[in-house]
Amino acid sequence: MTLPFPLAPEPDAAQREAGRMMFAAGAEFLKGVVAMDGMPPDDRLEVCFAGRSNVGKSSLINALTGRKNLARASNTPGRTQEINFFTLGTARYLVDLPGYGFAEAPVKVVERWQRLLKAYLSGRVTLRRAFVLIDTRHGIMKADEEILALLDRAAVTFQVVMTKADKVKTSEHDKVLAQVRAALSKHPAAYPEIVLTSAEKGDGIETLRAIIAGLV
Ligand SMILES: Nc1nc2c(ncn2[C@@H]2O[C@H](COP(=O)(O)OP(=O)(O)OP(=O)(O)O)[C@@H](O)[C@H]2O)c(=O)[nH]1
Ligand SMILES: [Mg+2]
Repeated sequence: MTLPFPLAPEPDAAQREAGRMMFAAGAEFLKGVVAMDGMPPDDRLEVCFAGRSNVGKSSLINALTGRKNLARASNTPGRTQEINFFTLGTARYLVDLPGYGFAEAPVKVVERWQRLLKAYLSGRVTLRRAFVLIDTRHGIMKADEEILALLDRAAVTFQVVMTKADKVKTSEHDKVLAQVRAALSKHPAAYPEIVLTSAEKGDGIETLRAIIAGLV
């Protein structure tokens, strides 16, 4: 019997090369958006990165693009408060979403983000996949459930990307993966494979590049 929500298989040579090529085209910051009318034209496929504040969204984008400071990776939770668009050659937009679930943010600010997030996730026609980042130390938490439900309702396919795998002993990975699998089984929009990554060590980065390049 195969596990539900297995880890994504290693890309084959052709897939790996497609990923490498697409990311070799170079990534650039395009703009930070605070309202739907500020979005760039929907003229290419895009993927977004969602996750709790501090889960490692910006670090993952930096690792994928090989650009250390492209998406500001900060130690201050909630620093990235805009929807940040990056171009990948002319083939893709990579979109860094505002982190959610940190306690200190004023209610008004949280409400504004939620409205924007909702509008973006349900209204962006070229959004092909949402990567939902989950900290390997914590698994899926209450704050994540809200966005997973939002993605279900918007019928946006989402794929879980485990982050900071280097911070958890390999022998402990299965335990957290079991928790994630159980949670995902309740979400119809969940893509059936999980990617385990470390922006720090590079684990899973080629796989994720290949996945992004392979979207049609
Ligand atoms: N050890 C380790 N640390 C990581 C990894 N990825 C991110 N971090 C650290 O986690 C912290 C938060 O990372 P960010 O990339 O800024 O997280 P974020 O999700 O963009 O945070 P916000 O923009 O505030 O929502 C930083 O101190 C990173 O250096 C990883 O793979 N391994
Ligand atoms: Mg960030």
